[in-house]
Amino acid sequence: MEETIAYTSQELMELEDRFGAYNYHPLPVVLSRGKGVKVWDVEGKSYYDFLSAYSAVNQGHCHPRIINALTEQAQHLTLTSRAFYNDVLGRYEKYICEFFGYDKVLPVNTGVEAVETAIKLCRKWAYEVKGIEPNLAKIIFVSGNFHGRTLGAISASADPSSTRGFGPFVPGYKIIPYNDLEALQNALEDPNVCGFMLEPIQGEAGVIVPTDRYLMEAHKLCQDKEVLFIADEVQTGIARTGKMLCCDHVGIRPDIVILGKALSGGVFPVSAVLADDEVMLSIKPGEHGSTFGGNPLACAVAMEALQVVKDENLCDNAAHLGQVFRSRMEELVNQSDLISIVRGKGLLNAIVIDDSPESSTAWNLCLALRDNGLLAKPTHGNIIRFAPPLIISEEQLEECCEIIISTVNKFEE
Ligand code: IF1
Repeated sequence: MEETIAYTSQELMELEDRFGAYNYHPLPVVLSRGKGVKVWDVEGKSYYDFLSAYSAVNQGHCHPRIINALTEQAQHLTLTSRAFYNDVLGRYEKYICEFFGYDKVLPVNTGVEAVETAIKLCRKWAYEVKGIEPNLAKIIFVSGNFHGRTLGAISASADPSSTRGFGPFVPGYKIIPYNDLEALQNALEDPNVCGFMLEPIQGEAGVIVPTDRYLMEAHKLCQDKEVLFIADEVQTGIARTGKMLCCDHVGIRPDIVILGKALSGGVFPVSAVLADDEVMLSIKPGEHGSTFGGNPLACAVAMEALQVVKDENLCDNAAHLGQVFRSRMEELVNQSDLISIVRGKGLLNAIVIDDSPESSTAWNLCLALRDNGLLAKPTHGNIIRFAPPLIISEEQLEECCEIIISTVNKFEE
């Protein structure tokens, strides 16, 4: 075991460059500690984290209650596999089903694994309940989606950076424009359609917020056609948009809910698929699973992570401070030639830089924000997503707005 020697940020970046795959292009900052809304780099400089690990640390970095749940459980039992029962899984299943109001949960580990599970559940339900002919089931997705990096997920993508060089793709998918009810109505005319999967707000696409009417009408169209409405709430769920689920804003109850990321508060890979018996029981014993799915450690962490969201009123905090944030950014839009739009819901927001997506303006602005003590990263070229942990205080948010505004103003000089 190598003794812990003190590396500099530069040395650590060089290690990743030499030994790590080049599947990411991180902002040049090397983090070594996180607590609440802040992270610290190797040299001890602190930053407000305005990415929250893509909305996985909604409860804040290293939340003491969640860390305690992890270390407590880790002393007893971490993994049994599903070959045997354990004394945590059933309690967790009851907890999360009652928390979100569904009959059953299928526990897995990463967001994309939950997406794949939802696709398999939808197809199984199509053949065994809806009565579609074998191998003819179709699922509708929307352009601009991001559901993860597996072949099952990228087969739904229209984004070349997700698909180029990875074909051939999974058949039985149909992609229609987002926020377009007529396109959905036409696609639902195909009797072999069994599901419609979408993010209630598109995160990776740049925090694209559809109209309330779109989600409500889309849900109704699916109900009328006996098509499962599948909400990918991996990024929008768990209080991020100011409600426990983003779909709660418009009062719709998806047939299948996909959760991940903040389900563990960023402490452990935990994801879940929620559905009622008619859908969930279409998968029989031995037809789906995973080594770590529903492991005691994940279950203990997830129960505490969800309870923290409730106990600390993170939905209300996200809803209130999201309005504060957007109104402060609107001031910036009005005074700046650089920022053209601010949009979002709760504490999932983004600003659009008035420059081409190919320009490095957003990247350079994020470097300047980093130098001023705030971490964010562009998505799709000229859009910067701002998503702090939901525990942020109004005072801290105001301070961060000042950092963003002063950085943009200086950037424009
Ligand atoms: C990366 C993006 C965000 C997701 C939604 C499923 C998944 C994700 C709505 C899959 C994951 C992550 C993946 C990560 C970066 C991040 C991301 F930029 F890639 F698109 F958040 F917007 N559904 N999103 O957002 O969950 O398997 O990753 O646990 O791949 O770079 P996962």
